[in-house]
Amino acid sequence: MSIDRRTFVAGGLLAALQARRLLAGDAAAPDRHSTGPSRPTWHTDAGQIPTPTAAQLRWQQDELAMFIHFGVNTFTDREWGDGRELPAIFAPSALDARQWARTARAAGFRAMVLTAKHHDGFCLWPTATTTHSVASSRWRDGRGDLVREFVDACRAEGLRAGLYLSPWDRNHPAYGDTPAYNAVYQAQLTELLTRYGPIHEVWFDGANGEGPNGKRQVYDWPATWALVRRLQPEAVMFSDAGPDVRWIGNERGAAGTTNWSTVRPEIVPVPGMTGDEVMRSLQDGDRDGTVWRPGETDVSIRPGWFHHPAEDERVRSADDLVALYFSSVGRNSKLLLNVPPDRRGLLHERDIASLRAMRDRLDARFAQDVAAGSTMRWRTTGPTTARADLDLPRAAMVDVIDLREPIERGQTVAAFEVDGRAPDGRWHRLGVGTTIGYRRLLTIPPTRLVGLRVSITDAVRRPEPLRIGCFAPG
Ligand code: FUL
Repeated sequence: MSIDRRTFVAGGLLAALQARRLLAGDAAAPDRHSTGPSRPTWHTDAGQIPTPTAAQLRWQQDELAMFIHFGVNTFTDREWGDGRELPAIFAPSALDARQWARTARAAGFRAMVLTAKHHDGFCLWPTATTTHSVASSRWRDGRGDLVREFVDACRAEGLRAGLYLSPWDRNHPAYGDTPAYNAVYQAQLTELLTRYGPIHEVWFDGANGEGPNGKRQVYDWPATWALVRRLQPEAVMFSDAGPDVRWIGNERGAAGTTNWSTVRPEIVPVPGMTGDEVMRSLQDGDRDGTVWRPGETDVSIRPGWFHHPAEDERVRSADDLVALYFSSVGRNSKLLLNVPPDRRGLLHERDIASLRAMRDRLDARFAQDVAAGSTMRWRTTGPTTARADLDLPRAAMVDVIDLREPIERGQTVAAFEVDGRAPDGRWHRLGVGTTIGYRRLLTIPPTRLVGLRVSITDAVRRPEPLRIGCFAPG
């Protein structure tokens, strides 16, 4: 069921033209210094490295967000609708967005992102831009507004709300008439970003499956990004090209073991680009990046993004979800886990059971920090090297090491080694790695330790003291 979002690159040449416009500093390009309150570094000056905005920092600290794919595909059993679906098929029998939000909160998620419009063009809110929306369905007698219910549910459960609005639209008659459709898209975004209060993430998909004879639409990314920045200055924008958070480069749930939150924006200037260097930069970021653009790892709890009854037996297990946490959050990324509601408009019992068990396992996993209470000795050993030594309060079994950089001051570590001291005084190499960033989780064979040493052997500048945790087998 899963479809490679790279099956088609929308107007490569035109995208390149847009990119040039952006790089040349087109007037419509968002200026991060002028739009948000106290926006920090955008470019690196001598001695400075990029740092996150307050919004980017919050986004990362949330660690877990739930993706909600819901729409006409839920009722046709498809992954990509073709835009010819009748609005009448959208008929959830027991939709309850509070159930989604309660489930998310109980499982430790701090945000949710809803597909307000997927590629089929069906809008989950009553929009003035098309009749292809919930207003033409029988749901809530045509008076429903799912974006409203979603946002209200997020607020009620203390979650941040995010919205996905597919640029690719297989229904709208203006699609392919570039200026006309760009105006429609901007009008849709304006509705979404002015009617529902604070929106914390705006998600721009890079997929476009138009065939060689399909409609050619040139998206106006600079204008789109500028509009979001103006209407919701505190929102982070996701796309391959950010500008605030970037796609991690795959839908398998794996961030790079090397993962810089900095990128060179000229490598991926617009969404939907392909090529080895593009994929490498999305996955690993760039050590010499001039812009802070951390990676978001989006992956589904099921094989498909939308709910398919035939996949009810193929929901990821709790162990699998914990592994996803380690390969995303544990590699300086954020996990956007998709949990699609079914035709009732409810999350399925099996998904809920896996999420609950995942939460129990993560809580047990991180229940006991055996390094708590120890004092760390931090020593700078060279211009870009440093060492942290700590003695554990008492000998303990350890199987997870948790390293964190103070990323509000940027990301610096490029290589590290971890050694542990056994009760007999001998040192053992426990692991080596490259980047750390917000959080790097290292799994090691269970080892009895009395002390730990983390050596930073390479960094982009003088490293800052790390935070170090050691966890006992859960
Ligand atoms: C892709 C889309 O084509 C999928 O349907 C899904 O929405 C995924 C998150 O992004 O590009």
